[in-house]
Order: sequence, then C-alpha cells, then structure tokens
Amino acid sequence: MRPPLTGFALAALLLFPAACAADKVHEESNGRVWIEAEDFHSQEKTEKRRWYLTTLKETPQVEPDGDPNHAAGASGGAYLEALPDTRRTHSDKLIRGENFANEPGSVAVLNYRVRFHTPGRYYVWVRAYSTGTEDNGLHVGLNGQWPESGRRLQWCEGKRSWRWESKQRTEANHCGEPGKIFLDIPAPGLHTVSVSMREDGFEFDQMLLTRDPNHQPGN
Ligand SMILES: [Ca+2]
Ligand SMILES: [Ca+2]
Ligand SMILES: [Ca+2]
Repeated sequence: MRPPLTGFALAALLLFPAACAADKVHEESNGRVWIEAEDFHSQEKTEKRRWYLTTLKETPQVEPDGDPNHAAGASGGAYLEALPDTRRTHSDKLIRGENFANEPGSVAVLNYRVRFHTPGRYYVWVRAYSTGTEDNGLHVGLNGQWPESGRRLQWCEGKRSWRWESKQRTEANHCGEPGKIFLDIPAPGLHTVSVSMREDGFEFDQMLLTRDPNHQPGN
C-alpha cells in the first residue's frame, strides 16, 4: 500500500505541479512512443531563445510574436513555442545562433526521457503549427548527439493549421524529403530524445517515434 503523503510532500506537490511533467518517462510500446511537447524533462541553451508553454488559458507574454494562441487545436490543449520570434518574414534580418540555428544543439534545446524496449530505427514525426516561411524548421537528436538524420525537419504544406510531418530539408528540395528523419536507438533502456530550435516562432505540439516506416499519424 502506498504510504500517506507527508505534509511536506503534499506542499511540494501543490507548489510544484509542473514537477510531475518534468519527471515523466515516456514508454515505448509496440514500436511506438507518443510524446507531448509540454512533457519535457528539461531545457537548455536558453540564453537567446526559450520554449514557452501555451495553453487554452495562458499565452506567454513574450514579444515579438506575430500570431495568436493556437492551443485550441493542440493535443492536450497545450504546446511549446520558441520565443521571441524576431524573424517572421524572409526580409527580417537573419541572426545565426539567435533567430536561426542551422547547427542543432546550439539554441533552445528540449530534453525528453524515453524508455525503449525495442532498439532499432525509429522514424520521427512532429506535429507543428506554421504561419509563415520562417517558423517551420526543427532538429531532433539522441543522447547529446545530433545525427544527420535528425537535422532540418521542414514544413511547407498546411499553413495556419496543426500538421504532422516527417520531412528533411535538402539542397534538392527545400520543402523536405520524406523518410529521411529517424533516430537509431542502440540498446533497450532509458535514453534522452532532444529537440533543438532551427527557426524561432516554431510551435511544437507532439512527437511520434515509430518503427513502422509507413505509419503516418493523422492530422
Ligand atoms: Ca507565434
Ligand atoms: Ca521565426
Ligand atoms: Ca501538446
């Protein structure tokens, strides 16, 4: 039987409810892991940009941000956005390492704890909301590494709506090529899956890691 909560533990739970999400370990089951963006364990490299929680009731008070709250269509009624968003159109000044980061792991990094039972290749899908042409790039990584197959996730279609995508921006196709975004899990056990901003203003709702190369989550 679970022991009753001490007064101290109860006070800590009431004061720090967010600690519950931070402690979450995502569990792989049947070759799939679903991750809510807002259930991150930690974030780092937050000097220039940071991931802010947006919910049905709360909108981050960070300016500039060119568009309104999109929590109504988000899974769990919540998502994260990399703010501030100073580059919203192609004519806004591009500042590397600040409003744009082609190198993953350098700006606004989120970490998620995931327990895998089945090692192997997992294709990565992300649900995002893109308004313009400069808020639709992201990177994913594993255990502090940023493999080529996790770089430059790209969204082009489905502007102004929540959209699942798994495409890699390449020289040949700036709108991204399917089937190229994946993480190779080396062994069963606890791993850290990370997300790193490529463009500020990116809105991140959910992530799916799947062993099935043909599994496409519905929008
Ligand atoms: Ca925005
Ligand atoms: Ca931007
Ligand atoms: Ca969400």
